[in-house]
Amino acid sequence: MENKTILVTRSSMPPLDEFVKEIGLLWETHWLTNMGDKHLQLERDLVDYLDTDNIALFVNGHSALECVQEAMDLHGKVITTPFTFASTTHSIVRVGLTPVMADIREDDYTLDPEAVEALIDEDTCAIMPVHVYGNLCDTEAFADIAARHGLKLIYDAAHAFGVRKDGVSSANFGDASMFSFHATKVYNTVEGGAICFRDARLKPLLDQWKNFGITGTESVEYVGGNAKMNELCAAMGICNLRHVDEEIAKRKVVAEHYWERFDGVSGVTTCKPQPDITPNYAYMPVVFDPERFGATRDDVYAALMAVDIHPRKYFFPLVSDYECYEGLFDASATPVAQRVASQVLTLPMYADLPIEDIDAICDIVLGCRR
Ligand code: T4K
Repeated sequence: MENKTILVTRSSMPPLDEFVKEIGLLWETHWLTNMGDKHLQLERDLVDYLDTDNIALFVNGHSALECVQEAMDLHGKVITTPFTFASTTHSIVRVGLTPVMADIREDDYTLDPEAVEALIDEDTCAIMPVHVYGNLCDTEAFADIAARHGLKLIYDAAHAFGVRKDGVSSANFGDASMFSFHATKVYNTVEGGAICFRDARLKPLLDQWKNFGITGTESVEYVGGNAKMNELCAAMGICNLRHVDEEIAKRKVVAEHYWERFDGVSGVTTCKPQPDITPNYAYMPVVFDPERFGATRDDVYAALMAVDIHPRKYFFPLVSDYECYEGLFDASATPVAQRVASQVLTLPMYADLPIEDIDAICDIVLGCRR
């Protein structure tokens, strides 16, 4: 049988006619960007869906992350995790701050609060934990640490759209949370992102920063950038939001099938949701212990790639091992992150992944055992 290409994910899209209807008015108004009606409507819809008081939309999650750090006027060091996508650390560096790497926890791969606290010094201004794979960090511990040390707490919640902890939306932890609405995410606006934040006074600052620092027709008060979400992306977001609950429900079926297939297999660790969490099933990370499983992560990766199935090593290498940060970090200081990065594979995960494809993937993975 011919191999069928299966990629790590596949963008969710609304029915075409629904999107065409949503953008129809733009052909009458000719208003395509700069905080138009679709942008304003999506902000309202997301405030509602995410159960948050304050939101600002952006052209992508990365710009949102840069912008919120600038708007908070931070100076000094930001403690974060090396087990993440490039964006987290790059955002810190690109706004002139200094990232400091703390280790992650064994069970959910999120930043370890104790490791963070041990690294705080007089130059530390903020903590930036990542809700990696949609696993929520220990938000109580971080709130306590941030309060005791007078630090800003900014979550990279790129993976955590729609996730709740004891019913509390992931948008409502810390001083601010960044969501990515990239095409590869559970909820997408093609490209896009948002900051949800506690202090309403940040709203005009964020909106001005993303629009060149323009504060009025004849005044420019900040050296801002251009990071506005356009009307077509906002329209995509309005449509996708109507279907996101169904998207998450379908992902649940996919996730549960994978977990069933891997349950009890020696040397294979899946990442089931924490007990108090309403998950979004964003990724399907699987950690392979080569001693107990009898094959390495790279063996499994090669076996899948050989039949045109494309898992990804999210997140290998660690950010602290990137060429662009050579000499700046000591990756051996974060041994848990180092081990997980060398053993993890994220398997294909999207709403419409057929059960027979999941079975084919699992058969190949399990067939790697020696
Ligand atoms: N913080 C964290 C923790 C993040 O994970 C990210 C983004 C950010 C911050 C920054 O947010 P944004 O600025 O991106 O909003 C992808 C995404 O581009 C990136 O958004 C995401 N994290 C990261 C984890 O994954 P790549 O380099 O792996 O993407 P790529 O092009 O290889 O695509 C992966 C797969 O997705 C493809 O094999 C097929 C599928 N795909 C891709 C595209 C582009 C689609 O189905 N449709 C598409 O349009 O980074």
